[in-house]
Amino acid sequence: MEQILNYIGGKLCAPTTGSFMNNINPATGAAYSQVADSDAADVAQAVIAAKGSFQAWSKMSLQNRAAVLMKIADLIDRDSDQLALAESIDQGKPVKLAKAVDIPRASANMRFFATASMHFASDSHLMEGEAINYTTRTPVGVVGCISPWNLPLYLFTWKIAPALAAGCSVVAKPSELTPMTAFLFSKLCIEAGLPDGVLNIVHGLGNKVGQAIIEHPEITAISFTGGTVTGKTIAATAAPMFKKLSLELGGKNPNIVFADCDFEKAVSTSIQSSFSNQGEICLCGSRILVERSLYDKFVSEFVNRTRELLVGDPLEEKTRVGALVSESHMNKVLGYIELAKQEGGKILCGGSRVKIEGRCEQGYFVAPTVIVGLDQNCRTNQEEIFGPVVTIMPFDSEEEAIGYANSNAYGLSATVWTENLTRAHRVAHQIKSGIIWVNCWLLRDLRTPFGGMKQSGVGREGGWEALRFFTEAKNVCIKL
Ligand code: TXE
Repeated sequence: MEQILNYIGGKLCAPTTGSFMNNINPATGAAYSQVADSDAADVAQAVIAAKGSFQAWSKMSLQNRAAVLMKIADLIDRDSDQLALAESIDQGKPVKLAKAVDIPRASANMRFFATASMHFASDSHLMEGEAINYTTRTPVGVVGCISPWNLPLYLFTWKIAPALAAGCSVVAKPSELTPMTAFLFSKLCIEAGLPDGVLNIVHGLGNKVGQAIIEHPEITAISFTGGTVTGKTIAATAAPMFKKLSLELGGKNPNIVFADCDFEKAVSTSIQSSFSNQGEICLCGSRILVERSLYDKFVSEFVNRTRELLVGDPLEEKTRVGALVSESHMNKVLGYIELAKQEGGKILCGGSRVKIEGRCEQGYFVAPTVIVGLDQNCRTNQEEIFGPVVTIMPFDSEEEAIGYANSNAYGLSATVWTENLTRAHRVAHQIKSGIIWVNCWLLRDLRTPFGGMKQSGVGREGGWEALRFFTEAKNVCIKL
């Protein structure tokens, strides 16, 4: 079976203990490769390599750094089918989605931050007749990037691209559930000529390798995407060490549909925002709020289209809903469906595990599920399920919709459907979320700040925010 090795000091290597873990294909339930089961000793080696490369990398010209990152992007494009297949096998998503979204976005991340770093403006402030201030930004040093399993290469590059472009050297840990594309990526880095030690990838468990990265005294900043519970653990460790922290956490995002919406667009996009990637995207709109006068029509059409979604083998082009990432995650999602029933919810479609004939018979599949009849304060509407499960609720006024939208601990994103422009602005400004989409979903401009409010995260990623995060500012004031 193929072994997924660490990438440390420019070399692919086994963990110091020599131990490996099974890497499971969630569509079949079977191990298809082995991933390094690394520990703190491997992280220590990675930090030494990262420190050793930092001076040369941070002193390299912006153009030369960008050229290496652009070369990696070219290699991602060259191998996009292989990477998409690996992403689909590792995470369970339809290969069609990996080809259309995950891999192109990974390449775009590398290109965006490579070029953005060359156009990064620095500030100066004139104190008339007194002094001139100028602000310089220098890379913070060795940073830790920890990424999740739902969009493996997409979110891995989303973190390491700005760090590398800013001149930092990196110790990265992809999720142990979906390590394959990061492993393939490390081979592309070697081929592209990324200097040894600039990027180090240490595979393994979160509470072992991840925790060792957070705790390492010579790692100055941490960029994390994952669950809110893990985010709390990381913050508790990193804060007393005065590390810079960027936490991109969970969401329970409202999708607000007013009666004056473009109905066809609202329904078709809501199917996407509910069930893409099996609902395993932190930006999915898992709470659909519909104005009462449109409620029955919307629910009927939405359920009909949900039933049409094909749950199947992720490698088949016609599949729209693949496997959930692991058996334990599938059981977590099924547990929430049972909870919804106990809380008085009515399951209009889906609601159970799906058995797929053939090679995927043991896979982790859940039918896209629509639940109505719940109130806003129940656990089903308060907690992140992170699966193909949405609730739909009616509202009678704009104020009520906004109240529902803001009524849980998360504040990552929201979607608003209305053809009334004034209302769109008014509602968007009152929703406590970091990202608001009006009459669209998941339309991403990489220049914009990305991140959540409340328990959806701390800090912002994306655009200049990400480059700033990986640098530290110094202000020089010179008397005129
Ligand atoms: O994420 P974890 P999980 C949500 C979603 C999901 C829940 C848990 O609701 O059900 O989080 O998912 C590493 N120190 N999201 O358990 O545990 C871990 O190895 C350092 C939303 O898969 O947060 C992995 O690489 N690192 C989110 C990464 O953290 C640690 C996407 C994420 O794992 C660690 C994913 C520790 N103590 C899940 N413990 C989003 N916002 O997109 C774990 N890790």
